Amino acid sequence: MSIDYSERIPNNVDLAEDRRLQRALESWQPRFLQWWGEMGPTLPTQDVYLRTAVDVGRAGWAHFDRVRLPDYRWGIFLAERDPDRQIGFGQHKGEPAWQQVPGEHRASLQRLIVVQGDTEPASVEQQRRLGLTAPSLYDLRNLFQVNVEEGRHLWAMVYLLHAYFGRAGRDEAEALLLRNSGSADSPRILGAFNEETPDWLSFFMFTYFTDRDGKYQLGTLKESAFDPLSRTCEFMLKEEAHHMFVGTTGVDRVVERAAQLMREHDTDDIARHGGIPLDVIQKYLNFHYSVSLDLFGGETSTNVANYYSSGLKGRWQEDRRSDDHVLTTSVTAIERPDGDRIVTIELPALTALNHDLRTAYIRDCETGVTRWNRILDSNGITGHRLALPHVGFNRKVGAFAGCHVTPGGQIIDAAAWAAGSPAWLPTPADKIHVESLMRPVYEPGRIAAWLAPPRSGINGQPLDYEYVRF
Ligand code: BYC
Repeated sequence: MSIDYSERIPNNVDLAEDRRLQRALESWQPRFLQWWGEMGPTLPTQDVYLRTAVDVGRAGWAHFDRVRLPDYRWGIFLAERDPDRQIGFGQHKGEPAWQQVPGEHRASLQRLIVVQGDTEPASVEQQRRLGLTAPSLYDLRNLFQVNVEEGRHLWAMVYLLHAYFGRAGRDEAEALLLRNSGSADSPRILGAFNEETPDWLSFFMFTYFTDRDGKYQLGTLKESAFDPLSRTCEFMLKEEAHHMFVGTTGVDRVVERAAQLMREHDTDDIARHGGIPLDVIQKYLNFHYSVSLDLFGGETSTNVANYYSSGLKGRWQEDRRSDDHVLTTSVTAIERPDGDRIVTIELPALTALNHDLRTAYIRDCETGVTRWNRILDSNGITGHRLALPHVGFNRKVGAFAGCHVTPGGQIIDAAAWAAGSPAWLPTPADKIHVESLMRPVYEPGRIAAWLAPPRSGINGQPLDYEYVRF
């Protein structure tokens, strides 16, 4: 289903047929562009080699070209509609998917869409200064690709708010541009989106761990009984894959360079040779993984049980599960602190669905760690291993909030935490070192010395292609 780019707002939802909606979105558009100008990338550029969606079908959905960033065609693209789609879980299992919002689920659906929508511009805000210190034009282009697509994901949620939630939805769409990442007065809704992304190691960790939460949350919303939300998320997931590629391969390259320097200089202390030591990489990993785990909410949540039973939010790969898809009688084992021990208890599966999703997410995160350790191996570094910290480490949300857990999974008191945390989380000195390496490299084909070059260019272009022009 191709996208109509002749319209002021590119779309594949026949916007021209709905004049009221079209006018409403056209009045939101200048505010979005103003927000992009004020809160989007700070680095001035002439044009960037970007991917733009041209179709939502399986084959050939994207087109690459040089684009002036403010001229990027943000728009509304939903995956194709399956007229026979049925609800796959919960009390309404087997009924036709909803094309409108049922009155009784209005508030919950709106809340889910607002929370999802809020993260998209938040990440653009977090990353706005990174262009000033990109390690290569290739990386700079990837940053902008991620940014414009997060901007489009905001459009995706704003479309739903405008099209299906009336006045209240329009107000929420407006508010999505008024909250800001890290703002003292009106911060973004979820914790991780108020953290800084001040350097490129943080960016790679963010796109690996936090964008991956996006993948899993979008995967559950793709199951939603509310068909327009499902179709929107399905298409967003297509774009999301590249964001995680940026994270995975970004960390790959930092680890590879660290290993090369360790071998070359026969030392772990590669900071003075212009690399990022493995223990610092591990600390950044610990931080980004733990704040991303917080994004899954509490292990037990009546919110999520209600979302599931009423058909608003499903499970990851719902159709591949072999249970009854209603879950009123199943149980799940979860870990939680009990005094100074961590115990496993059983809970009704329905209230433990955040835990279920988080479990799939953790499994996926492990693949990155395995991959990075393989890079160490292949560079002859055998005494060092990267690892995911324990699920209770550094948590602010859920069962482990308020207690101190080491990366190895031991509960400790506040004094031991204070003594240990410089070895577990980035210290001011670590951040200063990482920051000291952040110097822009804008010559085509050149790459900063703190990370290895990428394996190949974008869309078959050579590595020395001028991905960004100034
Ligand atoms: N920070 O019952 P609970 C992405 C709130 S990322 C602050 O456990 P629930 C992206 C919670 O809202 C994916 N507050 O939570 C990535 C609730 O408040 P209310 C974003 C938090 O409802 C990179 C209260 O605490 N999408 O796309 O079961 C770049 C009780 O919590 C946090 C979604 O998240 C937190 N971390 O689950 C760009 C999907 N966690 O309602 C984009 C939509 C919880 O009592 N959201 N709280 O006032 C949801 O499905 C759910 O809202 C959550 C929370 C999974 C987030």
